[in-house]
Amino acid sequence: MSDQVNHFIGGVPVAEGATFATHDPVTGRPVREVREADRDVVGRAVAAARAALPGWAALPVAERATWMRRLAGAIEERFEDLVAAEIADTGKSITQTRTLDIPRGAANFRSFAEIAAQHPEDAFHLTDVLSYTVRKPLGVVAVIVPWNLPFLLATWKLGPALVAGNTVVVKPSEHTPGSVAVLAEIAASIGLPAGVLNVVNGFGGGSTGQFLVEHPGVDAVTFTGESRTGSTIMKAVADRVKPVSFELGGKNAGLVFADADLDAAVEGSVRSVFTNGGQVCLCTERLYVQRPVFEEFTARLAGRAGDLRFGRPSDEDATMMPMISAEHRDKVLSYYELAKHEGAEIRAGGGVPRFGDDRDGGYYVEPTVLTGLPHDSRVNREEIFGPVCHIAPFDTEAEAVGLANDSEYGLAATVWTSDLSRAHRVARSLEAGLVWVNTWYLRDLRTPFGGVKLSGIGREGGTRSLDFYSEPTTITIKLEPGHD
Ligand code: NAD
Ligand code: 6OD
Repeated sequence: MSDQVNHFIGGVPVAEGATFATHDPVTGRPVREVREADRDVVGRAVAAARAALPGWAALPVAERATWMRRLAGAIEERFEDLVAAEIADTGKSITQTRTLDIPRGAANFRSFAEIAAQHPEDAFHLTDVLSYTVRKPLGVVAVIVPWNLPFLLATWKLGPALVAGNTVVVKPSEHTPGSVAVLAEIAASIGLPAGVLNVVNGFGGGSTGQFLVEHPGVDAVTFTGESRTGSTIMKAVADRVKPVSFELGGKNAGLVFADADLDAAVEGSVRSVFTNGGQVCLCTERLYVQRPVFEEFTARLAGRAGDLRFGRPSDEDATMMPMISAEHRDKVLSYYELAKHEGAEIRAGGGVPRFGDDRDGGYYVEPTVLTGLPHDSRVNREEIFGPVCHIAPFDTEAEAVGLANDSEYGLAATVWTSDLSRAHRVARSLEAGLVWVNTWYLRDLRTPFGGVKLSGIGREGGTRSLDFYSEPTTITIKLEPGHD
């Protein structure tokens, strides 16, 4: 794709609106010039989606599923272009981009093709009465996604929304428009009917995102991002009572019991704390470790943090990526300073790496391990979204569960133990939408995905996605004529 990112409306690129620049997180240099959609451009995208809706919704689900499989196949054909676009915007490692981000884009379309094609309707037969449901799309769906896993998260919503018969207007993050722009090219290249998938670029509040959710022609909003933004969007759509699906922030806990396989717990926590520079909503920011293994676990995790390799995206062995933006780097660093102010012991990191090359203009921070903070410190309560965790000791299982649950958030948790009964007991006691035991971020796309408390509203994944992206109509028929 070119360095100029346009909107994609009614099947064609639209180069309208003021431009803004995105920056390479590795060096801080400008990467792309992106068009910002104003109310008029957003309105045209919604109108294009509305015009395409009757034809798309009328297709048999099997035909829409075939389109989803075509999209998946075309993603695989444009694999390297998508990898390049994602890396240019995010600075993430080529290894992660090749093994997770882009393959999941194809898997998202393929999985929801299969799930929708096999999804039965309800039918209830009561003596001489038959009740059954038919599912109808919601209409035009606004898809608003963040910058941390741009392609994975956009396609995670597009697959089920489209296969359920909706038409969509997607707004990628202002930091990462590249891979969705390639997806628009792919949609055009396979001849996806014009207007079924539209893309508008721009910022959030006071810009494209706000114009999109407020638009009266948008029937539903599916959003992934910060909890505060979710709350703003909810207020914006309240008067029209639009359905919303929200996947929001987290302050995820990891519980390490003394009976755990410590090697697995350390390596698993390296992944769960530092993957994608800690910029995954599922990353662990609070670790609670049973006292007999607390010192050993902490020393080993701190040692592994120090081993992580800052690299350029093209470096296949790089394990530490930059933050997405100067603003986000400054936010993460402000928490490193706050931790010191709140009395933390810095067991690893805590600063900014220096390279002596052009990466010094980029947005890197050191992977950081903290101990010694009070449970109610801000660092232990607020989402940081960087490569950092705080580790605290606990004595009893009940105490560990209490500490983990004492949070406004409830997205994900990890439990490390070799005691099967404990694993079940603790997992079901945790106030989180997702609990992993002796692993982290292992996904089956058929399972419900989402959070409780400030971490979200509703569940997507498997048939739960189809439940959100469609409305059932219940039809009840009296089979034998006569009195009711
Ligand atoms: P963000 O909320 O700032 O932005 C997300 C998207 O919303 C962007 O496209 C942005 O332009 C848009 N936006 C912002 N304000 C808006 C408004 N008023 N109206 C409409 N759109 C608006 O989030 P971010 O900084 O891009 O992403 C990081 C956050 O996302 C973290 O809090 C992280 O935990 C969360 N997240 C959650 C999940 C999950 O599955 N629960 C997944 C990924 C990220
Ligand atoms: O794996 C997924 O389906 C998913 N929605 C992941 C979200 C990750 C958050 O950053």
